[in-house]
Formats: sequence, C-alpha cells, structure tokens
Amino acid sequence: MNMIKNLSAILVVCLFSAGAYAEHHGHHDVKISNAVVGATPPGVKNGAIYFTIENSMNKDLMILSAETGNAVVAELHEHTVVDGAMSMRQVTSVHLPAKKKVMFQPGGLHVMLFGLETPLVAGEQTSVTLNLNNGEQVHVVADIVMPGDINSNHVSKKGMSDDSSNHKQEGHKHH
Ligand SMILES: [Cu+2]
Repeated sequence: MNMIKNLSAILVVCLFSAGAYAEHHGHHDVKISNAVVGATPPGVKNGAIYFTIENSMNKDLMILSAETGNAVVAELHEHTVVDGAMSMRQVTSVHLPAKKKVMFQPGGLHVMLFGLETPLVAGEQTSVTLNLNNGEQVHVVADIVMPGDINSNHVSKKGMSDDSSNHKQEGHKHH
C-alpha cells in the first residue's frame, strides 16, 4: 500500500515538474545579460542593441527574427569589413550553439532598430523580442547609455545591469 502511494506521489511530482519546465523553458534556458543601446542624437531614428545571449540547453537554437514596439522594424544585423570599410548587413538567422554564449557587440552582431517611434534617452530602457526556432520568445531589455560608454564589453560601467530579476521563478525544482 505504502509503495503504491509513494509511486503515485512521485508520478504527480514528475508531471508537475514537466509542466513547469515547459512553461518556463525559455526564461531559464536562454539568458540575456548586459543589454545596452546607445542614446540617439536629435534626428537620428536608428539604433543598435548589443547584449550577450547564453543558450544553456543541450541543443542548438537559432534566432529567426526580432521585433519591437518602439520602431518600424527590428532586424538581425552583422557588421562586416568589406575592402577595409565597415558596413553592415542583415542576417537571416543567428546560430546559438548548445551550452555557449553568443556576443552581440560593436563590430559584430547587433539588433538594428529602424524608424524609432521615440528617441532613445540615456538612463531609460527599450526592449526587443527575439523569436527562436523552437517557438520561444526571449525578451531583451536594454539599458540606454551614452554611445561613448559602449565598448566591446558592451558597457564600460559595471553594476547597472539587473537583467535577470524578472526571470526568476520559484517552484521550479526538479531534482
Ligand atoms: Cu545594423
């Protein structure tokens, strides 16, 4: 009797964990950190968002597109050097290898915002959503900083990022 009772208890726990896991999947397994975008000078309607994205899953993922409510379009972009001159081009997807971090940084990948609805003001935040090939959406909240504060490590000032606070979920225990 005891054993049957225990087995059913285990079954219930497993079912619950599986459900909770699926529900919060994206927030736990793909993490954004250090997201920044430069403040826009008057009249400038474009911006480039930089961040680090970590895929902690055991399988590769792809970013297929980006979207935002604060610009006409958000595109996945890459800087390239063509004949010694820096240019940028749209990329159709970004590969996120399993268990790896991918840096969106100056001179490389970025999310380009075209046709900003409102200027990017230093000290405020703006956000984009990344659509992954597994159907998950990843929300990127970027701190707007002075363009001169952005370097290859995204931002020269430390301790201003609080990116993970809204991703913490309790009750996600499946030991
Ligand atoms: Cu660009």
